[in-house]
Amino acid sequence: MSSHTTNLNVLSWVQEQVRLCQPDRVVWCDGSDQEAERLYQQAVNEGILLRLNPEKHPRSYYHRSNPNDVARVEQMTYICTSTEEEAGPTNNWCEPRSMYRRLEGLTRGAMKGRTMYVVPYLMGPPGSPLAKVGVELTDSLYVVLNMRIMTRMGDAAWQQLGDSDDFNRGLHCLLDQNPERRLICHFPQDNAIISVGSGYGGNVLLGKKCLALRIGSYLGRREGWLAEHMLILGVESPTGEKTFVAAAFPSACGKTNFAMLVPPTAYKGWKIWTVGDDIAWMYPGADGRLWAINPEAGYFGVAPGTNGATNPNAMATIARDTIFTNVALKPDGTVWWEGHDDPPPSECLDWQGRPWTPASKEKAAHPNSRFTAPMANNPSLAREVNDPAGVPISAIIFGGRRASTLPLVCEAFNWVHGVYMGATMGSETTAAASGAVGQVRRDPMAMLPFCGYNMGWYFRHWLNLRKKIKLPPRIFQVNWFRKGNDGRFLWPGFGENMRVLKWVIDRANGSVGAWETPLGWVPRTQDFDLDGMENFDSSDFENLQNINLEEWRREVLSQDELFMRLYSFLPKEMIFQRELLVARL
Ligand code: OXD
Ligand code: MN
Repeated sequence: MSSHTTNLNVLSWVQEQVRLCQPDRVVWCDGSDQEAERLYQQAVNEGILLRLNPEKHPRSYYHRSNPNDVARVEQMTYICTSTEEEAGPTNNWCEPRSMYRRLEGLTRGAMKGRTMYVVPYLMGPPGSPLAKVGVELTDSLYVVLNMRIMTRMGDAAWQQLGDSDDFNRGLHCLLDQNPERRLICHFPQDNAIISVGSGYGGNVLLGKKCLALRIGSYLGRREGWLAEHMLILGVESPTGEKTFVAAAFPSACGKTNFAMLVPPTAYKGWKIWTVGDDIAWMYPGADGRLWAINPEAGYFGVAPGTNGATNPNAMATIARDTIFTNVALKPDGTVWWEGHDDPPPSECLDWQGRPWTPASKEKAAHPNSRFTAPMANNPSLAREVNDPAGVPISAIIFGGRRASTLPLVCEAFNWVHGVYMGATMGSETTAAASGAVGQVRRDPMAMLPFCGYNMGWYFRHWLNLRKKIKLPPRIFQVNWFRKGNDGRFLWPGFGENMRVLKWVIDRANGSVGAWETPLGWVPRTQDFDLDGMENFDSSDFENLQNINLEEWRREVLSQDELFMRLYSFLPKEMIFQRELLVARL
């Protein structure tokens, strides 16, 4: 099959990898609809995908992963830079030459009897100064079909690349999916990624976490921009003004829901537009503002809990053209998960293909089961998503999942304080990464698993960028997950988060006052809109905003653990901010 490119850098690198992996066939993908149709059919024939009920789920498919391979593996994820210092204390590090050697041992002949697919892809709108080209070589048809949804795959990439050598070199080999031989390795200095032994999205859709975040953050520091684990949304007022906001939350904390929010009925005429749900690339614009693009073209969202009430736009998005992974399969060829609109089916197959009934003790869908769906299906898709310049960001929000301590919303006093807020973010772990769930860990800017270099230098980069942004976005912290003594969530969340967003954009636009607390600026109760809320009044709001000094003393101590780890790399501004916070408390 023709390669669709005459780029000699690409051709010679692919040739080299073919010699290494020794596939029986090489298929150059073009991203066309005809190709997709052919590859979906082939995936069905090979048992990789199952075609879902075409009436209820048009052009949609079902996939079960290996049960040992259902989440990102942070302990097997490496940043391979020439010095350990560059990777920093929060990353697994390995010297590049020895890791290349180890990987060569694993990948030599790994595609014998198999097909190597060459997947050219573009991250970002075509023509954007920030867009990046990648080429992923993979022996997984599931990866090809997911990449086709998640990125701009095919000619857009070759066109952006021209005859340049500036593209990410990605190699993915499934191997035997033995966790012992699973490695996700980044070589930022070579703009290269090698991922072996896994088929799980976050480990193998190399454009997403590996390129757009880990390699992206490394390149961003070198080139003067930021690659962030952030959604981007636009708030349109009834008079048609649009304010864009970027928000960082750790994995599986509701970024997709927030990015597709439908305002409550009391917000007549207000509209939320989705630019992105997971990743933002942000750069200082010539006009002095911070601008952002979404490098992706689809959503790889967590299925459980998604329904017509929590996220109607996601439900519309995944109504067709979607790949479902590790959800439950009903006898009529439709899918189900915990928290679906439909009641639990009287019988179905669970995510491992075992018979399941409501009496079963285990969950039918894996807690990290996913949908992969094109953004073009999203009814709330922002028009600006394809704009090469992106959108101007007026506010940045840092959010965590915390049962206590953190108030619903709080604004930083200034940029440096905001960076401190982001840097000290803590959140309870979720099923998106393998390991224990529900433990509070420090997750700076929600980037702990994704920062491709020294986290201390990353804070420095954030601080330095301020000098290039004349009109910096305001910075906020939110927590949708605070619980009362009875263990119930204090805040209803989902669409009601519009109320928090409204205060945020009013602050960003300078149209509302605030109350000063030791943590930052918070809404005065009378300014926070509770109109039309049932069973929620101003005393509930004050409960949510309560600052408990005892909890905060513990919080500051627990923040210190991360600061100690990073101590020799920590910008002194972070230490000052800590001292100021302690003094205010
Ligand atoms: C994701 C993640 O898949 O953060 O977006 O794990
Ligand atoms: Mn994510």
